[in-house]
Amino acid sequence: MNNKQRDALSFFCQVEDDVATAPHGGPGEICEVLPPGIGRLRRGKHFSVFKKEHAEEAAAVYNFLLALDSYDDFKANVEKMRPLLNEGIYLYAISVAWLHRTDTVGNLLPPSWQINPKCYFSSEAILQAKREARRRRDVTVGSRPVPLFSTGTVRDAEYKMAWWREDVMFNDHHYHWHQVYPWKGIDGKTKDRQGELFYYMHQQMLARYDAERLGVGLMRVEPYVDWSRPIKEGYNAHLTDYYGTQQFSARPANLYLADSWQDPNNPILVSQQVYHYNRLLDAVNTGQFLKSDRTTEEVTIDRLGAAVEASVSSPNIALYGSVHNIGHDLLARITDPDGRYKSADGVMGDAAVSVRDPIFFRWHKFIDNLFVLHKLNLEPYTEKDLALDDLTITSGYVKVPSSGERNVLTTRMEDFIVDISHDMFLDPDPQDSANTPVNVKVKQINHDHFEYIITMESTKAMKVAIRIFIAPSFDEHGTQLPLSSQRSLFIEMDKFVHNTHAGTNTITRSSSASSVIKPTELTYDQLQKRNTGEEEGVCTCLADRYCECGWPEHMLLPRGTPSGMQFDLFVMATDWSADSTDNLDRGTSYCGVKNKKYPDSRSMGFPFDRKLKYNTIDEFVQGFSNMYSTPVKITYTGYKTSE
Ligand code: CUO
Repeated sequence: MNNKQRDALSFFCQVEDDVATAPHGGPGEICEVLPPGIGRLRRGKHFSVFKKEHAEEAAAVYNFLLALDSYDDFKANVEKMRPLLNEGIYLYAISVAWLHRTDTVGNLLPPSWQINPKCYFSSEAILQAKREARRRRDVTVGSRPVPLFSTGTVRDAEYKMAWWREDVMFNDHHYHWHQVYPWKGIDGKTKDRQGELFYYMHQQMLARYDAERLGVGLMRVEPYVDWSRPIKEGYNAHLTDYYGTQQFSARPANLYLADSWQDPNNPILVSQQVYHYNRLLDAVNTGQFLKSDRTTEEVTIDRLGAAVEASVSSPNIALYGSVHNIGHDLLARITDPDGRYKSADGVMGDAAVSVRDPIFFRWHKFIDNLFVLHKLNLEPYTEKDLALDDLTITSGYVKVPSSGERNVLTTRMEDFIVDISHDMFLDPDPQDSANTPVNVKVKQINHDHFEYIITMESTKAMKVAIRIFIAPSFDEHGTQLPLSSQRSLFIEMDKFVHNTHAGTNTITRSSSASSVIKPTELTYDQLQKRNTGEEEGVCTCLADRYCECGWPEHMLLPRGTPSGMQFDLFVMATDWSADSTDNLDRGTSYCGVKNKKYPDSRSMGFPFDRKLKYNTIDEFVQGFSNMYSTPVKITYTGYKTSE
């Protein structure tokens, strides 16, 4: 194994005396080499990237590490910091530094669900899996992974979506996205179109969530709008903090949002949130931000994303506040707003686990509606914006090679076994022998691999972008969705560049090549074994990709229904020589490209991000030769057990 890949594992491995060096709950000892502002959050306390002071401390750590010239210095400082930093800050900030240093390229971080399994698997399952592993050493009972305990029951309608919200790699996707795009920026600066990507990545999560809700017979998610009314859905994650000492607070149904006076010097008031939200509405309605020097700035989707999140690039933090982050924080504190019971925060406070809670999606739908309002103020795309007359898509369909069926895709739930023995925060037990796997079994969705087959007539050689989306065809009542409602449900499935020649062109594109999915997924053990024939710095994904970021491949398709749920497949070709920003001939949809501009100059979500003057998807497509649409069915074939 190359040395740096080994370091990526060792930074996050178990350390025998980690707990002893700085006792749980005790203050970290500040090392003289560390800059001011580091070591403030005590060890054993929950870290929340949505809390300003925590995010600032994490940023101080990764910016310090990023400024170190030599790799050896970087490594030495990481090792020095480990026993001093709050555990959550360490995990988050060292990962951010690793993802952004130029001398670590090509070396992958171990999966967070293996090095910090307590944030992914219920405490009951972890306890039982450990017992099982210890028992196995004494008695030969075979390797029996412990199934994950369910976090709810059928009494809760939202429990129908638990399999999706609690998916390990979905949670991981969200956590990594916030590492690639920290709201405190890298060295105080945000990246190209970071605000727009904040909007788009979360909007796509909502589109996927709504498609799944329709599939299980639930209404599309309602935005959490009225903060003076109780929240009717509750949630209990059954997860503990990193050391397993304190559970993330459950959030019972029917609680009200309340002011938080946990820190009397820094109260968080619901009325302040209302004030800032109203200022954001002012900006959306007038099309202008008011800056602190009293000048104005045009509202764009990117700048609105910066204002709403609110990143270091916010046009005016005093006026527009930090509505998104503070919403997370208040919802995380809702069970014990003033801290009188010393309760831990709920999962909404931690980017690694927040998508588990149904309120996450209600909160983000509320946030998304600000972006929707802004986009509704924009002129619809013109025919010139949408057309590509030199190209005609004559057919498009999907095919599952294993069945040969056209336009019928298949999904299933299957078992996924995870070895959680690499928990970096595990309090080592002298009885445990090294390298004993501790297995838990989770169910996750998967699909049969499929292909898009697209045929086009081109009048000349061209470089085109092929944009593929799907959206449910029908609403909750089985009525065909008008395009005005359906457009927000379109899920980006792929975007790629193709060089056409004059005449007929047929493209076969594999579902596994999708631009939305995470390129590599190697387990801790696979990373350990990755030494054969490897040169230092050789990557299993492209060096300018954020290898840890992207949608999990097994969730690429919505699950559908047993009888087949109809979706509209939409394919559009545009002129990539005009669209491309950096001559980079590939799309990256949710994660962008390392150290480069976002490769596609079109608005994210194009062409569905603006009002469309067509009634249905068919009517839209009929007017343009470079578009194609066809119904496809997604059939859920049930659970296939591995036993
Ligand atoms: Cu990703 Cu609210 O931004 O969770």
